[in-house]
Amino acid sequence: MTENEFYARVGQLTAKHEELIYLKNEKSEVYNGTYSRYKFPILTANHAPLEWKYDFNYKTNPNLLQRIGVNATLNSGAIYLDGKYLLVVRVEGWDRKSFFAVAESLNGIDGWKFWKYPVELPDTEPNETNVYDMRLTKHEDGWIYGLFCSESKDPNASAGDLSSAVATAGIVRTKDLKTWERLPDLKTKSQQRNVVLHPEFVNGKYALYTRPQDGFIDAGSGGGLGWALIDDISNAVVTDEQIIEERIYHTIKEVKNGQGPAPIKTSQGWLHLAHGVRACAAGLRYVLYMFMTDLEQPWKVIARPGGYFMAPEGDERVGDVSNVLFTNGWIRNEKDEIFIYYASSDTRMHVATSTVETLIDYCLNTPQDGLRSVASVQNIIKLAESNYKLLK
Ligand code: BGC
Ligand code: BMA
Repeated sequence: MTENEFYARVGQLTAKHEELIYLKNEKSEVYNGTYSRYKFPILTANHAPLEWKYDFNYKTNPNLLQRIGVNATLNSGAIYLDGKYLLVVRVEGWDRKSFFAVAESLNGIDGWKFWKYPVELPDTEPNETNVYDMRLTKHEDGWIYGLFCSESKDPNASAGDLSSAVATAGIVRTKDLKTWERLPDLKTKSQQRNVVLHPEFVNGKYALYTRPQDGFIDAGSGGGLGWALIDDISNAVVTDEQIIEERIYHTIKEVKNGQGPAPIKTSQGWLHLAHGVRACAAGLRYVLYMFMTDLEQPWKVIARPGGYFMAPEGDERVGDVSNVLFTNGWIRNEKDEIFIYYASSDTRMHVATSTVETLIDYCLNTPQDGLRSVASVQNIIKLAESNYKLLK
């Protein structure tokens, strides 16, 4: 490539990248009353800065090859800070390593732009191989905490088994998403993924939503989503863990479930967004579901709308790990609008919007799962009957 061609190509790449970033998003027309999806993904692998991927020096890269690759942008933590919508995105490279990078938008919908550099987590855990799925919590102690999955090779794996892994919860804190302090990993009896810090002290202690599991993948005897109080966040130890939102046979959360982002406080209780997993011939199917807990006793579930809240649709169904919706971030702004940030098929990020009022209505007035077909039919008959009466 001549130097002129080189710079012409750099110009083309930059123009295409800007076009993608400043693409206006629009609401999808599909209506269910509860939330609106947006048509285009908000962050994809192609949103990553070109500076992370190309060497733009003609002397060292005269053929303008891409040197480093981004494979996916997924499971992102979210926070509303100084009027900006911020995501701590799980970015996965061509090398399968995930890391965190902050992306910001002024309206929460489009114009998402990564900050110049990915997050440099303090490297305190020598065996840690991969990090992902950060939940951000603005805690009443004044810090913003990030709890994430820290994954290492299983030290007890037999020779030749290069897949077995162990998962623990890593803990960092920050004030600005720029400087991060790493605290010791959470100590618990079992492996943990999907650990989330509750935003307030409960009985003077830090409170965690946990997800005890027998193995790296298997929830096994870990009955569901747990709750634990922690004396000291800078030496976090789970001594007692109680299951507050259990897995149930033949439901959308039969195989696994886990808290999504930190819950949102409302006058009528805490709104929770979670994921539920079931097994099928195509593998694991991940959907999102909601529940509400008591304002004073956030470990007590007060509403369990039945079934899923969101499931993969259209293009969302296909990706690196197909048939998966996953969320670990949402934002409530000063107008009580809610922005749900979710990833599809471990590949790209999307947004859906709703309001606090609507989600409370959804939680309190959606019929519960009666756990049997006959009960589901009864729910439909009750609703249809009252509708047909209206028409008379
Ligand atoms: C992957 C995660 C996945 C987990 C369990 C990890 O190695 O990075 O995306 O959730 O395995 O399947
Ligand atoms: C997990 C999660 C996510 C991922 C999902 C589907 O267990 O922790 O990282 O999105 O599996 O692969």
